[in-house]
Amino acid sequence: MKYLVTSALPYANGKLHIGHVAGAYLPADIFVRFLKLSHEDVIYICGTDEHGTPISIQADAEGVTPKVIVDRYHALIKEAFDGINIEFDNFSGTARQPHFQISQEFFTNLYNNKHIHPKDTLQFYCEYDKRFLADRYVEGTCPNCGAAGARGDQCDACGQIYDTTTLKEPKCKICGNQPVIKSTRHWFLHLDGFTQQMKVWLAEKDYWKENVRNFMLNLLEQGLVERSITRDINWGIPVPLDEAEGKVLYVWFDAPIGYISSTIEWAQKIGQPERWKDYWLDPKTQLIHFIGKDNIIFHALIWPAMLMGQDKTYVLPHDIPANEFMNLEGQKISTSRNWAIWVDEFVKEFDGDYLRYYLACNAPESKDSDFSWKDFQNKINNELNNTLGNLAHRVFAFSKKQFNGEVKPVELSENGRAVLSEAKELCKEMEKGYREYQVRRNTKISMDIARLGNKYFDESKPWQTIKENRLRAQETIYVCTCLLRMLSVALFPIIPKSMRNLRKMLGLGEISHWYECQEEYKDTLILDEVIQLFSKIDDEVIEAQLAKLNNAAKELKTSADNPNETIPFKPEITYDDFAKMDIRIAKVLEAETIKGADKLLKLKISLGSTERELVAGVALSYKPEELIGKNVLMLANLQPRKIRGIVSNGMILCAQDEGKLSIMLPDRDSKPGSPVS
Ligand code: B3M
Ligand code: ZN
Repeated sequence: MKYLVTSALPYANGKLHIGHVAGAYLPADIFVRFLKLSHEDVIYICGTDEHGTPISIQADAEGVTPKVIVDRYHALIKEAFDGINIEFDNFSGTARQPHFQISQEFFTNLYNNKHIHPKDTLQFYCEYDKRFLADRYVEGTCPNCGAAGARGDQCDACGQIYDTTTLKEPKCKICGNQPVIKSTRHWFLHLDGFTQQMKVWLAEKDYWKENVRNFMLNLLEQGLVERSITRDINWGIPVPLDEAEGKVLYVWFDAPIGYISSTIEWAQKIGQPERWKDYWLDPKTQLIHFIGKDNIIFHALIWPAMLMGQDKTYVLPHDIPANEFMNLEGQKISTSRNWAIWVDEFVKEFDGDYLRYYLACNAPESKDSDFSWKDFQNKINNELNNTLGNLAHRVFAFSKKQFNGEVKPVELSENGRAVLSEAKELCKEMEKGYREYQVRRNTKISMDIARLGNKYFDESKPWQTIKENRLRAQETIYVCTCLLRMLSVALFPIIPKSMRNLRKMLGLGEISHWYECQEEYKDTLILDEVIQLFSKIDDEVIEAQLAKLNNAAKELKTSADNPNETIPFKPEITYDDFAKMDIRIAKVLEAETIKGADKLLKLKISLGSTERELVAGVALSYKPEELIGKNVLMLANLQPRKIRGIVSNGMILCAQDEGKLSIMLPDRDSKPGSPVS
């Protein structure tokens, strides 16, 4: 069997949070790790989703190109994945050239096969900005639930998708003006043409998760409709038709094609450029898409239709394990309210395996689940530390002390045999769990194995038997070591880093096969140095996390009336970065306008020991005479710049409030040249 596993492509305009990980990435990574241990032919493919209006809107807000945003978040997201050992075979991005080609090919094929047709539609148009306002470029009141802040395509409050022009009190997201309605041509994918093929395909998907299957059956019953797959924006993949000049493919049209283009990139990287076809064009491949529940329609309906309408015979999704959502402390995770735990911040304070373990214990497999810091602490302390860590600790301590760290296989007593065969059965259960994406259950079973070991250790009392019957004590240690070795395999997909450490301690190398967890070892093991596998999390640490979460959300709330809230904060810097700036009090000695530059003033300032000349862009907010004699704040070590032929030697600091400038003044009289920090 061949497997091609994918996780939803994260949008390249935000960081990764625990909800993403729990829904689409960790379950896939665990599944793939299990398959790899079982020596199955599998590749795990992902990348960032780099188109769509949220990205170009953010770029506009920061005054940079969308590419800058995309590159920044691609790197941040990849780093976060690395931090928790989510290991893709390839992690690409949809703004890369090969992706353009194949996306256009997809469109052209569907078009030539008469699945795509144009239609004139009504869209919001901003006369001020001279542009159509696709999707998130317009905001208003939801026609369904009346919530404010509803987007052009969907309301975040009620989830309803609607016809853009029904949005009430629409406002242009760029300038705030009310847009007009204008006609524009768009291209539509006619899904109804695939109804029959869809039904046949779905008929054999009785093994799908209920949520996905029911969703699809429902849609089919309602009747498939047409979906617009083009947009009037300039960030995206050009529609490959002469008459569609200036239009791009809708982000959800090109995004899933990213699974293919990322596989192509993978094939090129391994030096076998044709290899991608072995997966995508071979009906024996099981194509499995891990996603969150909000992406079902795209993966179970639109994407398969896009594949069906190609000239090449692509493999269709075999399974689409869609997960429910993970909440945080009883509330919906919300990036805009800053109610989230960010992966990059998490791994600065905790082991990445802790997150993997807890999210696996708490996977939102069949219903929404909740991340609670207290529960997290509880699981890490009681299960990883007190159960698994404890078993390892006592076995190691005892065998190092009594047997010099040498663990030899022995003839098993009935009891020892019973313990091992029970553990093997449990490992078999775990195998089934991994194949069926039941990671939640698997964490429970793994702890049952560790508990079995602890109980057996207690009951065998090796600290007593060692005095009368060394062989019995040796058996206890052998059986427990076997259990640890089994666990190092059975739990590897969930907590790979810790299990690698455990194997190192056991003097074992890489896992040779999943079946290692269903057998006892036959040779002597020489135990290596003890590595602290896990450590307990103190109450204060958890309280600090809770406080941090609440504060971050509160800070955001108090700034809710402030229009500046949409200006994103810059990335964190160190104190050293800050200390590089030499900010001083400067006294304005002279100020004059510059001919032909209505925004600029030329200033002469004193820094106490020296005088300097500089150009400041404050002429629209201040008259020269308003400045003369004032003490202002100035960045004194900024590289000199020539502006309008004048060398500007420094920069004075101003607050910017929606374009209005306000010069920063010291609160008390301070001598020119005084440092500011
Ligand atoms: N970029 C992720 C999301 O909806 C979206 C997935 C694309 S998968 C092809 O959060
Ligand atoms: Zn506008």
